[in-house]
Amino acid sequence: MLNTNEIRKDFPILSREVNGKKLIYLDNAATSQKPIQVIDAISDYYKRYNANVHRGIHTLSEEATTAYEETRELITDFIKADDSKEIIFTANATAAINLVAFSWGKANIKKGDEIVLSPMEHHSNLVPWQMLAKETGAKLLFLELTEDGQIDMESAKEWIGPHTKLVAITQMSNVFGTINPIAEIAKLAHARGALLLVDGAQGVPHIPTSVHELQCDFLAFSMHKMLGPTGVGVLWAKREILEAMPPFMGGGDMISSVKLTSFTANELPWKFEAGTPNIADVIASGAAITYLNKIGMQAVREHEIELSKYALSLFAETSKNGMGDDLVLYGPLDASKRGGVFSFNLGDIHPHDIGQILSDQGVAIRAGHHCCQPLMNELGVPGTARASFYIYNTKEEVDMLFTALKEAKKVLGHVSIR
Ligand code: 7TS
Repeated sequence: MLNTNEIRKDFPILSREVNGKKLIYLDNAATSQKPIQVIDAISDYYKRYNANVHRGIHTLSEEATTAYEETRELITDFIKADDSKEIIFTANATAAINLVAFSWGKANIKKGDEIVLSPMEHHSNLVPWQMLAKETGAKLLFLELTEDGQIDMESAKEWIGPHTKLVAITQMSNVFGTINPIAEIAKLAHARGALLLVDGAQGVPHIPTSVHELQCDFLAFSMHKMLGPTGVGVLWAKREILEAMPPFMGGGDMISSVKLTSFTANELPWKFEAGTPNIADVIASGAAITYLNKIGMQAVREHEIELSKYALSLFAETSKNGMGDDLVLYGPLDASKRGGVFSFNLGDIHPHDIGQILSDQGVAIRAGHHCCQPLMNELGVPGTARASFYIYNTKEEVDMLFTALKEAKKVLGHVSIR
């Protein structure tokens, strides 16, 4: 496992107390905490070389531009892309997916075309396609799920068909933790001449990711879930696809020349980066990538497999010894098929109440529908409680989660805990 003692020293927030208790932060699927290296990168930019990028010829602007573009290079290598011109900075994963929906989608999707999704998609990888379908007359189709929250690949073979133009699937579910077989889905999509968009918001921060191994055409993710600041997302796409896509937003930076009634678009990647970008946070995102590279993504994945195995064993033990059928865990039970995202319910206790009692114990989890309302409807629940892990979490913290859960059950539940 990772040396969490050393890693935790880099995260100032982890030493604070909450409600008189030590903070146990298990809400990493919503956003991760930030190491001092990232926090310092932001203040360093504002203290030493705050300037706009790509415009001024003065020294500060040159320094800011160099640092901003360095992050693009780091991200290129991080996802094993071939060319930094394929990396577009957006505000978040949501904005990256919307860029594809409204630039590529409007240019390529027509009435009668089919877009294939799964019921485990975050609203960010669902609503933009609903909007596009409404505008174009395209149809949305949904893959089926197995009992333990995996994609039923038989349904994928059936639903990805001659009218499919796009398949848009999450790399890892933010509810079940399921890691989806993206390369297999890519083969099915490409055999039909369709493109594949991967929502990497949960996957890229936790799994070593190569766009070549995924065999995808678009990959979207957010830096704030991987130690970086909020306000920076990434869209990667194959160069020839980006070249053919029309600009999405118009304005400064995205043009090479403008006349009163027309413009010529800038070259990639700036063609899709209209206006002054989030310079400080893009630069600090580079510090986040450097931090993850130092640990190594394979080591991150192995750490989370260990924590997940441990959590799975505690879920099983807790069900046997006291909570019985009341403790329901969603998603795969095999740690190799999932990441460290655990959604559960405890009898008919509302997930918000579980979240509140846990918060009183210093344990931060998320409760609710997790922006997956259609999935909650399929599960027949209003929401779930959800604990999610990252590089600084320890087995002791997983123990604390279960101690706090037993407390929640005692306070709110209808069955006794041994
Ligand atoms: N896709 C997935 C799979 C996600 O989990 C999220 C955020 C997004 C897209 C959107 O990311 P954003 O950075 O653009 O907002 N998921 C969560 C979550 O599970 N709890 O809070 C945010």
